[in-house]
Amino acid sequence: MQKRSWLVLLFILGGAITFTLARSEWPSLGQTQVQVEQVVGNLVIPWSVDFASDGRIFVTERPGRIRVIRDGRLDPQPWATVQVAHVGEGGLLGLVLAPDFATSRFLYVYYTYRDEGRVLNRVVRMVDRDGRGQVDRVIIERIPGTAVHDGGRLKFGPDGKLYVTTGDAREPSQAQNRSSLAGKILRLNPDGSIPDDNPFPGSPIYSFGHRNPQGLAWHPDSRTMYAAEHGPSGDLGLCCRDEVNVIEAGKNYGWPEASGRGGAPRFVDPIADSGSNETWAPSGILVPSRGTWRGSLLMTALRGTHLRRLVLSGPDFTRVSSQEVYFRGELGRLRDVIQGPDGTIYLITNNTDGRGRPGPMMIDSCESYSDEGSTKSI
Ligand SMILES: [Ca+2]
Repeated sequence: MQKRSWLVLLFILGGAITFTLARSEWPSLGQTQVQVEQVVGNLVIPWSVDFASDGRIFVTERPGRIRVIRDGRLDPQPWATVQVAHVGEGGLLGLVLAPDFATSRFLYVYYTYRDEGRVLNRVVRMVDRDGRGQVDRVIIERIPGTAVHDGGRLKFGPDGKLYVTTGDAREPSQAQNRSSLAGKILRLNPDGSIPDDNPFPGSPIYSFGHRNPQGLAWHPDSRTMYAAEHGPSGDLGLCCRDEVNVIEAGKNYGWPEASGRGGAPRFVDPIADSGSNETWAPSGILVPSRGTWRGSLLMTALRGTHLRRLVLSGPDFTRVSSQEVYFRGELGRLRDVIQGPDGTIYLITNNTDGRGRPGPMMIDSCESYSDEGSTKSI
């Protein structure tokens, strides 16, 4: 029996644009048929999305708004407005709900701000009160920032810790400096304190030597941790070499002394990279815990304008045995991928982020698919 999946598109610009493909136009991904629908319109540079058990979908807009989609409609009023420094690639970036959001009402965001002329990044915890967000406390701040390479992904690991990706803020050497928060993956307790079992005592640093990681995911079976990062785009005279890495505590991922594979033995090589000629510009990643692609690593590509599937194998799923590419050039720049509570997979696109050229089918959107039940329209 053919498995059925579906996609739901959240259009970001274009006001009253509506878009639903007729059944005869549904595309296929291998054996999976995909339904495509619009969800809502009028979002601006959506960056990350997460789901509450009460049915609300939270979306960050990079200029500084947190929006809520409820019952298929975008609340006209933002859940919260955050004063951010919307400079270049900076602004309101990652968002994640606390695993116990249903009772704690806590939500975390990562954003760029200015302090005495410096561009920096911080993570704050917000609380949901009467359907609106208020800042509860600062979790970590003074993460180096610039107009580019700001990292910004937030995820809770299966260990209940908050993981944060940070970029090198265009000072590559800082990625190797373990007294700097730049070019790292950080690990924190939900209240912002430093876990006792972090690899460097008293430090939030979990891994280092990263250029600009923006994807975080864990395998549902082995709990293997993965991160995707943007490789060099001219810095240090290098090109491309986007990476997907298996992340282990305390390890050095090489930047800027090594990029891609084949660095010194003290650096961990990626399990996949884009090579020296191709740029993916990977942003969000996901290892679905349900559905057709359960256990594969899905990666959204901005410049590469595709969804990439890495089929994982080997001990603890630490090898890539094959790769598949979907939607190349069809949906434009893809920013994030996440699985909803019913197994539906959502993709955010970003053609209006200053780098893309929106076309009729390439307007900023968030799409989703699932293969676990009857068709539904969100
Ligand atoms: Ca590396």
